[in-house]
Amino acid sequence: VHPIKGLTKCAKGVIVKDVIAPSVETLREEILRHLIYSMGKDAGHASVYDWRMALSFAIRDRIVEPWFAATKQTWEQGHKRVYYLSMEFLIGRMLEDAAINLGMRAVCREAIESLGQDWRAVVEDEPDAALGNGGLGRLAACYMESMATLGCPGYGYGIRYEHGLFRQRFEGGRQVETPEDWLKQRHPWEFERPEAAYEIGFKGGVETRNGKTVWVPAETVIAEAFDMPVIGWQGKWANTLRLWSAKPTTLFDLARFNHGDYTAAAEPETLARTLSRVLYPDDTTYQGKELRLKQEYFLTGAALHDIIRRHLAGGYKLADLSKYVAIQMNDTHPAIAGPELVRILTDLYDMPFDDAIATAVECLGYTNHTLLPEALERWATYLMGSVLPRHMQIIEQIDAWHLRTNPSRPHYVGIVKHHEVRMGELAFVTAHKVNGVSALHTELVKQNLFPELHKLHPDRIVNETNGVTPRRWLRMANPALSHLISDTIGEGWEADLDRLRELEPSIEDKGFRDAFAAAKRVNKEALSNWIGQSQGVKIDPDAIFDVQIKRIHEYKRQLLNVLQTIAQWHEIRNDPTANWQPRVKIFGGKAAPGYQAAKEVIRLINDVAEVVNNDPYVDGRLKIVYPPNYNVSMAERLIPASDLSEQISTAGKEASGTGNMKFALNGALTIGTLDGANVEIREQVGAENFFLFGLTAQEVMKRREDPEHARHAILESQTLQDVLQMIAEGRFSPDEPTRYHGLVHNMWHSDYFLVSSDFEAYRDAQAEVDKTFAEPDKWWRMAAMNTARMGFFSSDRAIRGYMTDIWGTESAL
Ligand code: NBG
Repeated sequence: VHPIKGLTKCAKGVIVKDVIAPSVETLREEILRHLIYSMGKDAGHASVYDWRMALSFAIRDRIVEPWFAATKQTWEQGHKRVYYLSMEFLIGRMLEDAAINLGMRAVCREAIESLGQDWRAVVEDEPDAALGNGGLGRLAACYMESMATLGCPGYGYGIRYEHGLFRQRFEGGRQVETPEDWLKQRHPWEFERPEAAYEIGFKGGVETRNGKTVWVPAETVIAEAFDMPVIGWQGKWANTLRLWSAKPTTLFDLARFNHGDYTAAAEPETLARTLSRVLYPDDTTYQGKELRLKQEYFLTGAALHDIIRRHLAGGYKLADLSKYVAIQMNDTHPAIAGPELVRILTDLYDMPFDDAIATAVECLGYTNHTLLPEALERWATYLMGSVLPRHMQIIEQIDAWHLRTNPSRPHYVGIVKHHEVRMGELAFVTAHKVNGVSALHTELVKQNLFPELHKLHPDRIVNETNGVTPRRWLRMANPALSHLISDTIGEGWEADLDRLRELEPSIEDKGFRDAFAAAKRVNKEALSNWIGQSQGVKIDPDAIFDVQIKRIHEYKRQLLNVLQTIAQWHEIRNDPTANWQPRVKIFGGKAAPGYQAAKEVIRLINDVAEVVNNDPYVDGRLKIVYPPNYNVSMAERLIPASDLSEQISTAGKEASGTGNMKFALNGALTIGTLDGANVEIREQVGAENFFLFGLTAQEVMKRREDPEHARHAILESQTLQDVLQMIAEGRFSPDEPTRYHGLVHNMWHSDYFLVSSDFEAYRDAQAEVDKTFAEPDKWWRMAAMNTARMGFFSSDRAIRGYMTDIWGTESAL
């Protein structure tokens, strides 16, 4: 029987929080109390910030009890726990999400409005927690929310970066980066845990003392925990996201200071401050920087110490670790977990090596998120040996153990090769399951990335197709459509997304289709207003909203989209009186600061926008907008208002994509290649409700065998020749006609991502989009079908898969 007030038992005898929302009156009082006693302000002098904080605290108060209850229950019932290790958690704003999951968004809104405040202004005052680059980080955030919703006991472990992903501005069309500082204001969702702190070492040497191996680090920092509760749907369960912040072990080296060496005296502090200072702003190229390796070990070392401490504190034996602990490595970034766990078990707890490695393998799982060779981490052995000397020894030991236990392993396969530690191989060998993130990607992981290891361990690679949380990405972001869904099939679909299929019969109903279109229209108007205000560009809500939002990368082929846009502009000018479907092309996304080719594409989009948007011939039938600083909250605005979702990567390159799922769920149609999860989306929604084009992954490989594929493709398309010619002549850069010569040259002579080869097929598919949009009845049927058939892509389904296939855990609910 649980003593905490307001907690009751549910059917399975499990303690859950009542999800009855407070009355507006009660909440109002709680907000005012926090305004006065937590913020030290009275209503007459409070700013939006003060109101937001007061409301956040009032909501947070209601999370704390279920959070305690969940932790208590995990221990009392001896549940296995999942630890999700990730260098990135792209959580975005938390206030509204928490309110939704507690079933109190309406009450919050009323209470805030009754206090004379604007609800949206309060919600939008919250900075995005941008502790991630893109898909990988956002996936981690969706998975945390689903684990809480499903009652899967778990912790996320990450780094509390002082500066998240940079802010993006455009100057003369060029990307300019400025630091992001989400922690300038108080972060109301975290609890500092000074008592949960570990010393993390680097460098130094390995010694033998009394017959034991001891690593004696030369540098140390303290990892201090900050906890954020993650509340699931309807407040039934809450988990913890624990982020580590670096603190100096000693603030100051007094001896050196007294010798007059002031800079050296501050060294301990400098190292600590830099460790958790910034997120690496690149998710697709690996850089081999010492600071990054230190960050990775900082996260992993702190997490593993915490996991072991908790396990032992619970009275469990280390021999039973894998019975109670599952550790998931989100990409190879935390792949030092294998060696670190072996080090802790052998060096600190005297477990024999063979038992230690067996325990590690049983605990660990590894998710691969990319096949791009430039993204696969490899550390020079001298760097690994210098930063983590003991781990380097253990890595060699693991490699030797793997060869010993798999004598048929080919000589060219291994963890340490050519003076490098290959983190993919390390993660593979130290994990009992390795997963890809879409069906196609998993096949390619088997065939192309780890063919030999797959042969040695044929049961190890499994597929867990990505998913997204419908609470944030439909219920929260799209109230108009959510209401229509609830009115049509009743409540509860948010936690049982397959139920969206129940919409299908209604799609036959003209009334329903009109309501579906009306919901989209509401969102499109809201977006038009926002774009008008923020960008000063007037757009027509009746136009096709054609959206490509994601990191800017050559393989994602924003370039293909711009080239087709130029082609369309050219056609409109040549035949201005034809019956053109008005279009708004919307782009969003950041380029890694050092990625010149991507930055050039950004500039080209902005240059083309300048010309097209000011062309009187076009007369509003084509508009290009590129709002700067794309982030989670911008995605929440754009996705519900989109008609067309651009998922046009070179086949075989996008591991999964998750934006593609959010769009289709919100009733946008996809124009896309057979890549990543597009393949499965198309299967689910039906080929007739998807605009497919382009080479397949196999055809891509074949096509590249022709070294002149680019030139051949361009020569076959007069349109593409014209487009490239216009760019080369400086039509979009009259002040500097040669600006894009490099880009055009690359198109003719290299074009690794096969933009030219897919260009005509893409144009045809876009023409099909126009034709379909001109038949509203057909379009809205297709759009509604997309929503109805996207249930599979709930992150709840994905997490259930991890729980059964990889973690061996059960729901505590
Ligand atoms: C990204 C892939 C996406 C995928 C996400 C989440 C990295 C390294 N990979 O296709 O590019 O959807 O991971 O799995 O960020």
